[in-house]
Amino acid sequence: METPFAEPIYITRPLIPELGNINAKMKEVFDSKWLTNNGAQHEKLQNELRKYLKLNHLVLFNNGTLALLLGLKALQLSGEVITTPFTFPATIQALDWNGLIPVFCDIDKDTLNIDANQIEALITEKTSAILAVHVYGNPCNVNQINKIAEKNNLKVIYDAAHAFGTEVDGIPIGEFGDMTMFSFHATKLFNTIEGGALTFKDASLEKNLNLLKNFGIAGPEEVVLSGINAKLNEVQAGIGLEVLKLVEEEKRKREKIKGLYEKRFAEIEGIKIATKFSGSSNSYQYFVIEVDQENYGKSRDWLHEELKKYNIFTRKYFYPLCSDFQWYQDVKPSNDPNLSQARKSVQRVLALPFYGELQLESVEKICNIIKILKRCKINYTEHNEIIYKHG
Ligand code: T4K
Repeated sequence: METPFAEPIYITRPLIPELGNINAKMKEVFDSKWLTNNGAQHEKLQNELRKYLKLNHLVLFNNGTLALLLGLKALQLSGEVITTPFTFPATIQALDWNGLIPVFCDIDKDTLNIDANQIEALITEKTSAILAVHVYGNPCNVNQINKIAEKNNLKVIYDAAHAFGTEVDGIPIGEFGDMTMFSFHATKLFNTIEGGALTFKDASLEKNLNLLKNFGIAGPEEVVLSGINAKLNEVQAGIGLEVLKLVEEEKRKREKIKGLYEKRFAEIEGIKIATKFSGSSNSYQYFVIEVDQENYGKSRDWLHEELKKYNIFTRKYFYPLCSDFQWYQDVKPSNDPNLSQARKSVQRVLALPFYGELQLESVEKICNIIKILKRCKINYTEHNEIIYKHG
């Protein structure tokens, strides 16, 4: 038997620098009396991230959603964009705010990313781009997507909110496609509390992106386009510089946790790991399992609820599918694809606690509990209510 954790265990905890280091940084910021609008911290973080991500063209934003929304605007897309239903709402909402119609494509059963084999069948004369997501940091089939885009003259945008530092065969993830968005939300491996960035191929986009995030202001008396306020302030940029120093150590800790989970789940039939892809391509953002009801004996939803009784708060990223959102029901895309794999996967995925501070003993305990829950017997009352007995 395992007892519940004394304190709640969440899927993640933000990477937080020592208070002394934050205080020193804040003194620097406040002494400068320059708090936002492309100050020294902002410029420094932008340069440090260019180096860390090995990408020359990078612009910071106040969150990943506005970065993506403005990136799509800068690319001047129109009509329909082929994308995945298995993502966080922000991906699809960034399209909607641009007046673009999301056309959903089914996903690959292993990576849970857009299934590149099914993209071409969805292309019509209205299609202007492919917006793919590196789900949980698992890289998309970037080479195949690139070929399809070249052949059909489409832009490719990647939502890499989960893929900070991911590489494909040694190539930084942001090198693929026309544009890539990163999120620096508190729950991400690297955070600025809220924040994000765009990286892009065409250097000439940089000027427009900087205008778009600053009301289109080109000079004290010159507003050249309809922008918005999406600037990252100095306090957050300063904190980001301190957090960035901790990322490599955090990855090493997560690597150990990942290894232990993988070892323990190899013993539990019916649990498949959704974030187990070859070495260099791992982002260490999430640790996600798929619960196969037939072999595990219980459903994902049941496990999710049971774990709460042990003070473990898992998440069903990304349930429900974006194609099932109420507002999407009125959207009429040219194609109405079969999303059978996405429908299956979305019933099985469960993000488990995964952050450097999580003790290896806690990981063992979580695995023990998942193992015990597999064995416990479920009975049904005459009203079809579940009752169960621990074996
Ligand atoms: N595209 C994709 C594929 C994304 O996943 C996201 C965001 C975006 C685009 C948009 O990027 P941003 O605009 O956010 O930069 C969280 C995040 O808010 C969101 O950034 C993230 N994806 C999404 C997957 O997760 P929630 O609503 O699930 O987070 P929340 O508040 O329930 O937090 C999850 C757990 O983290 C909590 O149970 C406890 C822990 N936590 C959370 C926060 C905020 C902490 O320990 N401390 C904290 O400060 O959306």
